[in-house]
Amino acid sequence: MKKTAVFMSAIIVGAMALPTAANAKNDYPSFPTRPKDIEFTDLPEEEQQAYLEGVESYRTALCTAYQNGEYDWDFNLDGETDVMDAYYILHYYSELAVNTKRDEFIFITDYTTKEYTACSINDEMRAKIAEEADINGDNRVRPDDISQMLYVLYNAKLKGDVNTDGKLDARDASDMLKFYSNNSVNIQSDYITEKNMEYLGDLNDDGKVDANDTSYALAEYSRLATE
Ligand SMILES: [Ca+2]
Ligand SMILES: [Ca+2]
Ligand SMILES: [Ca+2]
Ligand SMILES: [Ca+2]
Repeated sequence: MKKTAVFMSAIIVGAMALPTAANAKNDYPSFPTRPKDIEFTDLPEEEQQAYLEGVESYRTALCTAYQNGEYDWDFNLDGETDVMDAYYILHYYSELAVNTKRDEFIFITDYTTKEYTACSINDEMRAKIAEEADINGDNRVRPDDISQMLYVLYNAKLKGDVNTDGKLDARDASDMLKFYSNNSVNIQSDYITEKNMEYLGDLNDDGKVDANDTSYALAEYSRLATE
């Protein structure tokens, strides 16, 4: 969350022009609006409820259209649509925030061992992101668009399968445990890892990933293994 806050303030200061009508190519459903000058929790309860239901319908419509093949989210142009494409949006966003292009970037795949993956981005990919990554239609490409994209990608996955290899096993439990223990000692995960855990790792739906979820995952894994 801290990292997002830094990016947010940077983008306000940054003077780089943002693309307009960014969602012209993909016909995304309309994201519900709500008053911006008031904290969400200060809105009347029925307005909060209506907004949350609006988000729910928006996401359902997005998932349906994605499954019908209406969206092309292969932003790094490698022929696959996956979480890597989300990292390209995040990188593009950080370029806008600091008003500087960086053709190479890395992201950390393991916060404990500091393993990372190196990626390169070019202008063709940037153009595609500018044109098609404004998924919530607010004329900005920002992490909240990534959040919607990952919601759709993870929606089709097995809950608990946080490494999305199609099965629930001890490796998923171990990833969840790592995320949880890093968090508890304030090692920051990136935005995409946070969303991955929020959508796939929170098995008891209490809004956080912690020891309860990992023990649930391990129990579920042993149950599947002995079936
Ligand atoms: Ca791709
Ligand atoms: Ca947007
Ligand atoms: Ca797995
Ligand atoms: Ca949980």
